[in-house]
Amino acid sequence: MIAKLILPALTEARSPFFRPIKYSLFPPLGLATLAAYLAPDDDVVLCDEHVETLDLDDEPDLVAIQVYVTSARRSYEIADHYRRRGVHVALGGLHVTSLPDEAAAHADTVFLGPGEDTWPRFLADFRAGRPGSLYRSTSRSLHALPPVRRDLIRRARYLVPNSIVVSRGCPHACDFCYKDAFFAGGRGFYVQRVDAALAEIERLPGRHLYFLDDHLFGDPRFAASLFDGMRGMGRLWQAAATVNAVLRPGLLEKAVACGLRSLFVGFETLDPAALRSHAKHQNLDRDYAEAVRRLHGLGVMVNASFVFGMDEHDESVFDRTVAWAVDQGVETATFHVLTPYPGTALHARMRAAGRLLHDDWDLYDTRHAVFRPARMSGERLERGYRDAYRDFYAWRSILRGAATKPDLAGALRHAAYAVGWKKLEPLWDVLIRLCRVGQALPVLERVLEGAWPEKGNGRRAPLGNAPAVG
Ligand code: B12
Repeated sequence: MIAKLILPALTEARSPFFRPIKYSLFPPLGLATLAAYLAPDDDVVLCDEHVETLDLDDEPDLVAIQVYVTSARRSYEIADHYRRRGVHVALGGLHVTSLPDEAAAHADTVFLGPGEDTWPRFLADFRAGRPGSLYRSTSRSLHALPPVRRDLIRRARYLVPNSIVVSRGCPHACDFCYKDAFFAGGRGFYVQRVDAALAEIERLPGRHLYFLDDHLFGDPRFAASLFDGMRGMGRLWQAAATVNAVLRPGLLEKAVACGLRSLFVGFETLDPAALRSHAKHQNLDRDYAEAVRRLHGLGVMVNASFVFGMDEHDESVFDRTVAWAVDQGVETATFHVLTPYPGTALHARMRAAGRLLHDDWDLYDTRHAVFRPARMSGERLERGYRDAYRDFYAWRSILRGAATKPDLAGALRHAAYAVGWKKLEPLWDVLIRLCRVGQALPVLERVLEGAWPEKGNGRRAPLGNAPAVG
């Protein structure tokens, strides 16, 4: 059988705001996971349209497409093309799960929820000549996961080829998150076996890892065993976790001891009332500043995530949020316009109130206001969002943020990370065009490590009080 697995380009890839580096970060891990269920003698093609041109002139036996909200339009275009050629088209992923009827108009088979139980069932049915039209995931486990087909990934095309997930979902239920819609009808948070996760890590070459788990610290017992097992592996890694997990004593120290050097933290908003409205209870009454101090004290850089446009936000939210993040010495920030993804509680609420402006999924990209905000216009919200990025990454802010660091090494690391991420766009573009973005990985590792060659002797100065890796 010839099976083609496609991650279509996000529509944004064609917009003037397109930042190619963002799409050359991570390989299509979900599809490489699904590829592992194919037979050894199947011919598998894995295509990520963000980093390569999609050949549409072929006729595989099966095409499987991963559909995100912002790539839905392109996904349907590709699906329609292959169906016209008589190829069996399977659509799955987050957007299909939220809107199966919409997707079914472009597919022979649609999949709801994660694919680990449904995809192998479908493959057996397909080989037997009786594929179903809809498969719904109900039994959720990562215990018998075959090794991800990383051999299909073109590593040199990605800055972070070693992305990995060892859990699915999250123990929390914020009303704007995809989680409850995607995991409906089964468990919404589950983890791999620790030994299997460690074996997957061992298989990854090099030093750097990026855990894409929604909340790597979500199951503290699992996380503690994982971090204990990773000690001594000499890894440098990045991940995402919540404010309360950061504040909990013990676990963060274990993470740092095995190589955590940068953490994505969902602060979302500085307004407690807004946290309450969006069921982000785990952030309530948490000392955000203390969370940042704790991370910095252990040598971990912070990528702080914020959402604008909640009903409690007026026009002051942009400046207040940026000033706070700069004052805390946060290294990188990710801002979002609040976006009601279909299938979420937030979407249902907005729709019931008649506040949704349209369902042009291309614009559900967290850059556009797709609903009527309560205390400002949609245009003001979009402008404030853009200004926040401009102001946070202005040279004066980077220097002010760097100046909060207690020593020169820390200040240099702060500046290098922020500048590399937002100011070196032309350099990234050249590397991407030459298909050499992977060659920048040692520089990223050096910055994460927080170590700089000492003048003359080539030795490295250790960063502040961060424990040595391993
Ligand atoms: C890595 C990532 C990215 C990467 C690249 C994605 C990639 N290469 O796959 C980048 C940085 C580019 C990215 C960008 C964006 N992302 Co993103 N991203 C993620 C993240 C953190 C991990 C994805 C991942 O690898 N998961 C692990 C794998 C194993 O799971 P999976 O991909 O879901 O695949 C499984 C199932 O979905 C299913 N499946 C998937 N496809 C198919 C197909 C078939 C046929 C079958 C059977 C099954 C199936 O089976 C797989 C195995 O279980 C997710 C969060 C998450 N936990 O998913 C957000 C997430 C997917 N992103 C999201 C969003 C909103 C975005 C942005 C739109 C917004 C933003 N501001 O960043 C942008 C896009 C920008 C734009 N303007 O269009 C949302 C999607 C919401 C939605 N309803 O689509 C998520 C869920 C984050 C969130 N919590 O809101 N993202």
